[in-house]
Amino acid sequence: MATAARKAPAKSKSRSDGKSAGLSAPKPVDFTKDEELDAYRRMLLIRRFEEKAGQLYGMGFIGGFCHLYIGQEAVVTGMKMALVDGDQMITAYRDHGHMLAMELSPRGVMAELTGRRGGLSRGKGGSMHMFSKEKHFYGGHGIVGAQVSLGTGLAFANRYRDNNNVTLTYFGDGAANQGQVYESFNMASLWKLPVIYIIENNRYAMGTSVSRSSAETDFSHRGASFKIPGIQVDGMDVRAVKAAGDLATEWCRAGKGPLILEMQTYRYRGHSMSDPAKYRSKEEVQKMRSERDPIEQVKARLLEKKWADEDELKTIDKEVRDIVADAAEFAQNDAEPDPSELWTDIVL
Ligand SMILES: Cc1ncc(C[n+]2csc(CCOP(=O)(O)OP(=O)(O)O)c2C)c(N)n1
Ligand SMILES: [Mg+2]
Repeated sequence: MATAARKAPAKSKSRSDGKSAGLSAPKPVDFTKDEELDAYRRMLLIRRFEEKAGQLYGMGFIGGFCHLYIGQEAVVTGMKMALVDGDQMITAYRDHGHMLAMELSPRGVMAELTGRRGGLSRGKGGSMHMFSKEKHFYGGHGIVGAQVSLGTGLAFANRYRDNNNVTLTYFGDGAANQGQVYESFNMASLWKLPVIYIIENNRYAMGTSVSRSSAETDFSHRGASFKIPGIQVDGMDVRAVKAAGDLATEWCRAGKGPLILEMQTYRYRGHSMSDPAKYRSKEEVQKMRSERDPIEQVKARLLEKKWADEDELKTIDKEVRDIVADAAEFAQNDAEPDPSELWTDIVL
């Protein structure tokens, strides 16, 4: 191939402030003491739960796929803080954090990971397939990008019922290159559906970096052809996420249609449980952990403002660890599904 043809074109000027629709990324609002403590507890629950899931996997209690959310906790936590009752959430397979954020029971999630009858899908779904209509959580999907169309359908139902609820539809930077995402964008914009497309840009799709796989690496622009505005958000700062969540939910509830939030985040662990980790350096991961960690950011603010001291934070950690230990205990000792369950919950 001729060298000229391989030459990278000049980068287009960034429009990450969503100006095309008169939208700007909101400034992170200061949290009250209660909000900081709430965010701290919620994020810590996800972190400790995932650490335990990783341990149980190593011990052989969990089999198959298992994608941990460690590092990305601020995204679901900040968004959940912007929701009202009845708002819905749907995501891909990296879903444990989303379920805990939507307050599904830690026992139910962990027992599903170990394939026990007390699991949320009675031990038959595993890590990627859990749902709770009661908590407005619609999965848990293993086909990359498929949940984007389903989330758009949920938003269509809300619009049809005129119930003022919004649907958070999460997907990854890799999923953002799937075709059905754009078919969904078109319909969502055409029909002004109340859906927030949250692209969790954790910089990698399995072992492929965004710059290797994406022609447009500013994901907030991905809706431009469909007149869907987008905003880039610091997904490591739970306050920035909450501010963007407030803006986006208000936007949808005002009948203005869909919105894209690109959450700039990072996963610390491998893609799934076996990951050669050759696509990034240990230093890159370490730098994120030590400089941008979402939980440490909240902890530092709590200590600085003297809203909590080290002992109080340790007490919260102990309470969270107890919840996770209880879930793990249950998940290891609960019975496996009865063989007759092979014939239930299926369409023959
Ligand atoms: C349609 C489809 N193609 C390929 C895969 C295999 N696959 C599983 S996860 C994944 C990467 C997706 O990355 P991203 O959307 O960035 O999400 P992340 O894992 O980073 O959360 C791929 C290609 C799949 N499950 N479904
Ligand atoms: Mg990714």
